[in-house]
Amino acid sequence: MVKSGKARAHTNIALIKYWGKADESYIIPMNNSLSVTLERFYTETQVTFDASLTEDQLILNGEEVDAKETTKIQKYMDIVRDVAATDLHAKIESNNFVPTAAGLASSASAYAALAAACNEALQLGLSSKDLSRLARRGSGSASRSIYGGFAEWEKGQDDATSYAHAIDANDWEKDLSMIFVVINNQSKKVSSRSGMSLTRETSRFYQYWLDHVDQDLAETKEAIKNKDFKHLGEVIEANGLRMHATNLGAQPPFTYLVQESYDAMAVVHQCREAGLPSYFTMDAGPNVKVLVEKKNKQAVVEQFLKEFDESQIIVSDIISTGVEIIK
Ligand code: 2P0
Repeated sequence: MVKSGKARAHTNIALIKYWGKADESYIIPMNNSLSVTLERFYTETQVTFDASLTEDQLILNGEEVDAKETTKIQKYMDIVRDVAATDLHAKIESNNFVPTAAGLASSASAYAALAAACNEALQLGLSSKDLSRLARRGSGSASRSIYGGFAEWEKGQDDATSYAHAIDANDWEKDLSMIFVVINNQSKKVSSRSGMSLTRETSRFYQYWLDHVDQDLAETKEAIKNKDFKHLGEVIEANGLRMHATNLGAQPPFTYLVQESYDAMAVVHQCREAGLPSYFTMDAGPNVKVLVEKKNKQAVVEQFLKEFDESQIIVSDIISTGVEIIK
């Protein structure tokens, strides 16, 4: 017996960050987060459940992957089997459509696409909410990649109540773009999973983060409602910096940011001084992502090209549609 399904999901970038888990095993976050979904970066995954398979197989970008990554996927597939009440194993063929530059492949699009492909293959008939819950079990940020446009992940308090939903922005996402400044990371990588865990457990600044995130979220939603780009930008830039500040208070302290990250932030400041509203955010790595109004994206890109190589600058619009089944 063979059951197959294929899906495409796009990466998202958090404007209000998810940073820290209340429950590591079910991936329940400490705070709500809010993201935009990107048109440019996505994952397509075909999953084929096959009664003749004795274990799950993962083929990533056309190549069999190493045991460590396969183990992670097999654990995830155990969750899917539990939800679907099946004991079938699967062959998973996944392709990341990310411009050649490194560091942009995302677990968000990967687990959103895998969850949707499993839903299709096994004909589970999951609602978007339940698909978001299932994607969340693979990676927290994947819960948001079920949707296009703006999405909010409600932290909830358990598996049943922790999921994302779309935020209606009256099509405002169509007026926005994100510019990626890709910065090579020479230093040893701290995964987002271990970084957020160390910070939640040890950072002197973590409580400060938690104390301010609800206010940031409320202001972000207000700015979206009013299509107020300046307000949105000011809040999300502060929120991102505050997340990075929590890492400096961890024991031992760490940072994802490098000199070139600060150079990119300085270009954003110059853009604003030149009358080009633009605001930055950074995740668990040195790359800088700049939120701009679509009408200004070319002008902002030109400012970056004065200081960065063309190969380091990638532009994406925001996609309005969510995860799709590919027939
Ligand atoms: C976010 N990040 O909200 C935050 C901001 C990075 C910085 O979600 O452990 O891969 O799999 O739930 O989703 C990256 O962490 O972590 C992330 P897990 P995930 O986008």
